[in-house]
Amino acid sequence: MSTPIGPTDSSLVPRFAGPATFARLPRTDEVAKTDIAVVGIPFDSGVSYRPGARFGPAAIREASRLLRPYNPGLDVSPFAEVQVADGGDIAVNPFAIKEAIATVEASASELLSQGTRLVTLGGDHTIALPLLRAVHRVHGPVALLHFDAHLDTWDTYFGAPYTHGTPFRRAVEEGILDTEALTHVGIRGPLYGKKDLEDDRRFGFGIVTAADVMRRGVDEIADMVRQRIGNRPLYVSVDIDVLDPAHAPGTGTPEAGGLTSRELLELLRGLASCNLVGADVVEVSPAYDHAQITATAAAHVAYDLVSLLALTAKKDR
Ligand SMILES: [Mn+2]
Repeated sequence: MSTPIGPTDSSLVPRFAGPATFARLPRTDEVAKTDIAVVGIPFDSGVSYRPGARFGPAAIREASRLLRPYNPGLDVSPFAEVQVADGGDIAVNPFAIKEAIATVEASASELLSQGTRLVTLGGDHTIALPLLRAVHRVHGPVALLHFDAHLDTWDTYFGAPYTHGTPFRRAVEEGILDTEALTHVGIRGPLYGKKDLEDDRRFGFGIVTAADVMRRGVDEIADMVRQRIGNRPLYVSVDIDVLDPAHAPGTGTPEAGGLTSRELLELLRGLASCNLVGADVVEVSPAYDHAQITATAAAHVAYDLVSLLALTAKKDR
């Protein structure tokens, strides 16, 4: 394999100059073959409260200018060891949710069929469903580790089945998840009723609340999650509202009492031995952000997800 083309050298071109691709990486059309693509999906027509996540990909890319090539938390230089590139945005119809979902599924499937692994920047959480469909086509039913304040296993809003609060219920119904290995982390806040939890348990989900992370600590939770996942193909979906509003104010449905960005990053690093096959970071809504707090957190989360995928890609080689 040829040497990967890395980010623009910040000793030659300052970080604040030039267009913002993710981590100042080359675009996919500038490299021969992409092992890992960071792709944006600027779609927020599935939100139930504050909109604006359509601007998430651009904000995360802008905040990612400061990322550096070596990840000491995972002892990997992802951009040097495999070819990582920015795949641009999947352009989806903002006026037709079903069509948007079909576009995401088709675009993601095409990239996966070329052997490219995906870290997707949302966009609202609706996009997780077509991304999981695409991953299922390659890997069969996958384990899901879902970081979120919310369950996202509700049935409908205003009769609408495809929204940012329903992707994982649809995914279970479609049989594309491995129901032996489904975990939410960071759940908190009021629900519509106790039935929300009963339904969620019936679908096979285990719940690690935000309070569990605080009481039991990151290492114990990571151990528990790893045991549940085993060596199954794993998809990680990170709703940035898993973080406390102090760490991620720029999001559509904030809930008090969340994780710190330090806890989230350390939980992700606990997945180094897992067989990660895809990931997303969703629900960054920059209009509600201050001082790039949320976009910076999301950029670092995406960087650790790229690093984890780089570890998987190296093992597969
Ligand atoms: Mn969500």
